[in-house]
Amino acid sequence: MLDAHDDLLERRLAALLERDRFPPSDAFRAAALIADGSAHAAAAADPVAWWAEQARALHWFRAPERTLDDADAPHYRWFADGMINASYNCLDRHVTAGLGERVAFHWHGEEGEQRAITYAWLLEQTQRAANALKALGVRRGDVVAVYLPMIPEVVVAMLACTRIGAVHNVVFGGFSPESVKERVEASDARVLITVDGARRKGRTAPVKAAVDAVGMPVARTLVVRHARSEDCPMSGRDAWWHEALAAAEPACPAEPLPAEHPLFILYSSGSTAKPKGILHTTGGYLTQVAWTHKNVFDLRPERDVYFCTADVGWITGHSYVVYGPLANAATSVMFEGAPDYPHKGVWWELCERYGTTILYTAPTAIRACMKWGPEHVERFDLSTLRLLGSVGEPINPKAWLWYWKAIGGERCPVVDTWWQTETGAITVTTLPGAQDAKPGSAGTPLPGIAASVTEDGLLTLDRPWPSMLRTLLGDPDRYAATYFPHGAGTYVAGDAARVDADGYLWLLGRVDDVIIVSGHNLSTAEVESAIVAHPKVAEAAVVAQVDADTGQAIAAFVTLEGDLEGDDALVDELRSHVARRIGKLARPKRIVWADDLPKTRSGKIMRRLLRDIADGRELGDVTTLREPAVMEELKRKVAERRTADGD
Ligand code: 6R9
Repeated sequence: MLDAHDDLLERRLAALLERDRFPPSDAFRAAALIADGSAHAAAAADPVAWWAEQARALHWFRAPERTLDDADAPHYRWFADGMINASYNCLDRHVTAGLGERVAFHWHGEEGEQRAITYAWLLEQTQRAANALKALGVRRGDVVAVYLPMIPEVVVAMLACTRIGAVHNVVFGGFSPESVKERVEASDARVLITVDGARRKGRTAPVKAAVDAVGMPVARTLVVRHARSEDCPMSGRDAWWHEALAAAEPACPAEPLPAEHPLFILYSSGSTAKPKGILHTTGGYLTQVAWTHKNVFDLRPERDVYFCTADVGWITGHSYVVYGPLANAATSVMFEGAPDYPHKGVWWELCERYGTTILYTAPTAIRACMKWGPEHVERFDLSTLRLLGSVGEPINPKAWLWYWKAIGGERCPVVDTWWQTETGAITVTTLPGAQDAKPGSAGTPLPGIAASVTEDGLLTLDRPWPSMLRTLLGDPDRYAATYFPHGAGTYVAGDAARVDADGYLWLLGRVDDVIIVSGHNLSTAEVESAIVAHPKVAEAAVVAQVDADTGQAIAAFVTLEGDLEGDDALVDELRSHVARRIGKLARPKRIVWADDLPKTRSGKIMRRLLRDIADGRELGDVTTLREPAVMEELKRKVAERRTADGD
């Protein structure tokens, strides 16, 4: 039974959920960079010409005369005759304009250390690092693997590569050395930039020793001294980063590169077993990343303080920690640690300390903060915030509302940004000064982007866009077959979606996250959202299990708020709660109480593994899991539940 307090909470939430539109305040709109439909309209009239116009915001050594080249579609090329350099756009341009002393990153370490990283410092370090790479034999087009934690040196390492036309392949610090090895081999990287040790919640992991233990197949390694690990073996092929930079020449002019020169490879943390090497190139990527970072976040670089909580090791970090903010001369907060160390309010402490105005994070983090409780938020002054962003998964309306109320103080627009490693930059969202938000919907295609939903409910992008992936490394046929199965004009994103009468897109999860119960399509996102709307629920993951009667049935893995314990009464209550919100058909057949859910390192729930346990199969690949131990616990609980349910 719900007590009176829960009942009130639920009624309040229900009232808010009824309100499906959240327009920006008049004050926000009045000051916004884009406050009406003009950008959408201008782009719709001639999308290719519109992108050519946006590319002019960058510095080009030679301005492109050609915009889109589709002669070899779906291998599209953008701005192919232009010459550009990403590090020049992120650094030299601003320093030349007199912004050298502007802080690029307020870096905040795990133990509270602070470093103010200026544009001038980044430029100086980047030039030295570029020369150090050259001294190790790195040439234009060579791949450099980067395996570093969230420290300023990771930005320097990436920009040093781009300065000389080397291609970075950043591997998220949370991945194991084995996966680094796999990616080093697949991308043929000759040099690895890594660290002595990585700090995590008060402990230090001996990264360099672990890298050596797997026999990393690179010719040379550069090692950043960060954690001062005692256990940091150095051999003949290893050099200390700080020594190599000190010995290097201070000047290294940025090389003019063709716009289609490869910028980076990023292996996508997908649900498939074999990682895909997504290749991005320079001019188109930078054009769209810079435009979206400025206009989706309504950025005023001279006064905003922007905090993106993503790790550089995944695409959000590449596009919205490094390239977008730096191309726009923004000031950002960069945080080394975890959201719950040294305490569960550390993000909010950082927002207060640095006067953060724009915050960009993921639904999984928002739900974790909800679960930890408001007391960790309320201790800090969040009044400088003026815009909030979400990325990575559909954000369920309950989490959206909590974000809007508890973090945004009911005054900050929330932009829910849909995009992928493959799209390189944001493609679907709302422009916060021009469009209303609808909690649970990402919004509409951005200017210059065409998207639609096919008859069978798949999201497609119907026109090439500048920051799209160019190919899968070493496998152009897989690129064409995976993303353009119906021909070169239509990019199939792999997400299920619905479009409403206003043209807003409602993302329903990856295609294989759709469940068919007695012939009716239900999306995991929708059912999860309904379950999470219950006041006692913190998080839920829903998957299909094989069912003799209905083909598929719904199994729900549910994490409760705080220290609440699940029981049979709550099972019934949740089932009828879902029936009320969606319909009887969507009632979970089985509910399993889970203290934790299996997630990738980037926070996405791995439903593939939950399907395996729901059906009692052998588990597939678990190497990308953040906490592999979670699975054993869940397996045991499912077995218990099966026995209790008598099957
Ligand atoms: C940027 C990033 C891509 C997949 C994508 C989709 C899901 C991301 C979303 C979203 C609904 C959003 N996704 N943002 N779903 N609403 N705002 O996350 O890239 O790691 O490649 O993941 O993430 O399913 O297809 P990536």
